[in-house]
Amino acid sequence: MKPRLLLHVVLLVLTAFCVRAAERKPNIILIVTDDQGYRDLGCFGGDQIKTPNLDRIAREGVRATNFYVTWPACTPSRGSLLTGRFPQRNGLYDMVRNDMVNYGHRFTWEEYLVSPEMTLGLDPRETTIGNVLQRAGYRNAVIGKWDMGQAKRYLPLQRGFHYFYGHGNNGIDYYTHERYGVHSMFRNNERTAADKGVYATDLFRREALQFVRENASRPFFLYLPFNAPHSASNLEKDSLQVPEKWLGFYPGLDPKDKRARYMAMVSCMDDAVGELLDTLRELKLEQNTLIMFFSDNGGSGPGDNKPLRGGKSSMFEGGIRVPFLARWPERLPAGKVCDEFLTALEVFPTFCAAAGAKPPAGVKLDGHDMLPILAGKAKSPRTEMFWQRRADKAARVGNFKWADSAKHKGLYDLSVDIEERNDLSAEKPDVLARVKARFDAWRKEMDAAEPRGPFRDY
Ligand SMILES: [Ca+2]
Repeated sequence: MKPRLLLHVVLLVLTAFCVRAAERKPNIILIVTDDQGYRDLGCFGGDQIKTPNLDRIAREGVRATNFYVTWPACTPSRGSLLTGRFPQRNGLYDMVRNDMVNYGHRFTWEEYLVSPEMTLGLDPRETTIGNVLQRAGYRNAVIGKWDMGQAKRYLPLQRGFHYFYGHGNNGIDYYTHERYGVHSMFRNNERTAADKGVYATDLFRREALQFVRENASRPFFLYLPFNAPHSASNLEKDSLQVPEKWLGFYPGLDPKDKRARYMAMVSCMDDAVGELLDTLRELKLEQNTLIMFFSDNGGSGPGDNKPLRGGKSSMFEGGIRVPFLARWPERLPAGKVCDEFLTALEVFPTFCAAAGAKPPAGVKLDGHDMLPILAGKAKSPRTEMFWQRRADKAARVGNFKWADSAKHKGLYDLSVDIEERNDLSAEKPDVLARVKARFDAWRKEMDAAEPRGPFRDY
């Protein structure tokens, strides 16, 4: 073949390849961890905890330092990322657990069936990101903690997912998979006891790897919400359950020490993430897979949120600002740190944009596509964010953060006071009034939104 002809052939093949690559929808993997603190990763400054695989995502992708969830605890935070809407708009603005368990109550099955954990969930009229990606041709799975309700109408198969393996409720014992005596592991719509005795993180690892292998030839969406490192929901003293092997990861630390056990739980989860990354590489899916990672709320107990103040359930930054990572080699730069103001409300529109899927018609979304921002090509359009948990309220307007809550009151300038130590309420009454007015306007908008269950009386 003459050199010029050969060149033409090569160019034609390359063009065809590029067109196909551009048309191919990316795979999407959303990893959410449970109560992992802002500094409970090496790449966020954790100097003792070992997370080599999450650190690898940061090295090969983007680490966002200024990312918030919508609620300082599990259920509403997760409802928001699945719907792209404030908890106060989608109706799931509190937990759906039964607090009797806090007093050591052990449910009978008959009691459990009529408890809030079974009867409440994400309003069936809400559209999930699963619904949207399913319509766009994706194969979807939830593997891990669902937490959106356990009655059949609330389970993932009825909410836009093809496969579910995990627990429907808020938390379980890592080995028995019971929640205070009630067996809680599901495969699709049925409870299963087939894996009883196996550590939950290892099961979610197994199922995630299998799902990726089975769907390597078509676009897939894997929502992988680990229950780690949340404490176990059991009536035993050992609530920080972790296999011995992972305690061995921290030689010299007392295996009974809560922080050591917690770190081992994180490292076990991190190792599962590592095998997932290796599998994507082996299957040649690495380049065209968008991986996103964040914690559903701030760390509690043995978690480390430094330099942020407070933790889970508080309106301090430590309750709502969480570690965030994203990697998509075809579209995002490697080793980038993004300090732009972003929230979990951005996840839904971002996945729509990545998949080339139309956002649901007639549904008010509260966020925006963050791909250009993570890529460093645009500034975040977000200038405000609002939170409410029962009587606790907070707002961020620009760099000013205001809260009026049981644990946290005052006005802080986050640009110079990320630790929220210097209350400026008395010094800057005009700013305080402006931020409060923005909160009131947001609250009015939420009250005027089309009512959704399960808590609102309408
Ligand atoms: Ca949580």
